[in-house]
Amino acid sequence: MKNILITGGCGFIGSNFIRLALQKIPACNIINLDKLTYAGNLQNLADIESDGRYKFVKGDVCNSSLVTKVFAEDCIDTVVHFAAESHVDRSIEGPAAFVQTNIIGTFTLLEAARKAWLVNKQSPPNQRFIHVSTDEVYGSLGETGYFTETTSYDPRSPYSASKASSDHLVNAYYHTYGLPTMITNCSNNYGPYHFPEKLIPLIISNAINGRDLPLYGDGSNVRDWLYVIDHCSAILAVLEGGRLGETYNVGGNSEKRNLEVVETVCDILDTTAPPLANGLPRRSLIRFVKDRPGHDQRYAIDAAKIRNELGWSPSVSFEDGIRRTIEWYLANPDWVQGVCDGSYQNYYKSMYGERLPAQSEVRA
Ligand code: NAD
Ligand code: TDX
Repeated sequence: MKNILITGGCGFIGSNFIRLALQKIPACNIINLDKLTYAGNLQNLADIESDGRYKFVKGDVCNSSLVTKVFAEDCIDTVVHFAAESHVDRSIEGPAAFVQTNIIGTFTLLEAARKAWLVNKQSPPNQRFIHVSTDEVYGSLGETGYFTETTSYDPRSPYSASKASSDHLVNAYYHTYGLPTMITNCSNNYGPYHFPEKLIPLIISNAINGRDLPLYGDGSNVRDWLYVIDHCSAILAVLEGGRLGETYNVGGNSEKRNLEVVETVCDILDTTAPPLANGLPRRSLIRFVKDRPGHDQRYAIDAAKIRNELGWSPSVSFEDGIRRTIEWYLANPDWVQGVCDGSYQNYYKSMYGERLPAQSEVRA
């Protein structure tokens, strides 16, 4: 039986990962430690919350005594660390929370794992600490080239600098203490439960509702898009077969300019959603707006290492994944509405009332 601590499991990728892990690893207990920031939504896991193998703990990864207690009480042998402040624009507006959660939070978890596994030896063997990171640590590419695991770090935003810093700490704990760590550096994800501040869910939600579609600069920036379930299966592959101390790049082999992504979403919605009130095609909603400061031009991942070593490759093409994603947003208007008007945060209160649960209360 694996006792897996997932941090940030109420967010976009974490919630998709928990659902997949419960399917793929029958003999596991999952402890989801999440602070429920604006990005954490308990409704993302409404369908699995009564699974006897799942437990939710509301708390901050920076809270050392809480994290230490979770390791001891739940005999944690595996960590998959998603919790982070994840939005580049927010990191430009206010970097402090990024330094706190992404750097101090990762440090706090590493320390707790080191003490539990290497000092107190309180968990069974075969421990694993997977740190979920981003391709943005490598900086920005020109027209050609790909990020590999040996590309030098060159972060440009407060977000990517904080993630780079956390990656360095993880590697330091492997080399210095022998903590059994691995890192995944993944490209841009998209799919169900994606918070509509990021490009794809924002554009889908606005285009459904006939609102403007903001494109930064001239829309020529390139991202390498990966369907979220493929990212989750890559993390499972690393958990099962990855080599300790290694980094694995994960990408979709699916580079698109932002303008192309937005036009694709518009065209699909024109044929699958009710028409706009003025009868115009949705491309008419596109607005070129002020560029993001320090906007990285292009990201592209070379995923040969994870493909050759672990046999992982993406299973969902962008064309298929974007259709599935749009279908999901059209089928879940209440989720989108709740996130947009803030009422999703009441779900927590409706489950617990005004009483905050004890920090390690069993939910299942
Ligand atoms: P998200 O913003 O959707 O979710 C983050 C989750 O972490 C939320 O549930 C939030 O409540 C929780 N959280 C934040 N601060 C916390 C704290 N101090 N303590 C406990 N919980 C806290 O993020 P996401 O898009 O799901 O990204 C998850 C991870 O994957 C991040 O580490 C991110 O850097 C990485 N990543 C994301 C992408 C992407 O395209 N979204 C790509 C590569 C890597
Ligand atoms: O309104 C917008 N208009 C726009 O043109 C938004 C929100 C974004 N953009 C552009 C900026 C980027 O070039 O679209 C591209 C994608 O932007 P985001 O969705 O904000 O993603 P990005 O900045 O690339 O970072 C994402 O991928 C890597 C995640 O947010 C990170 O957490 C992840 O590490």
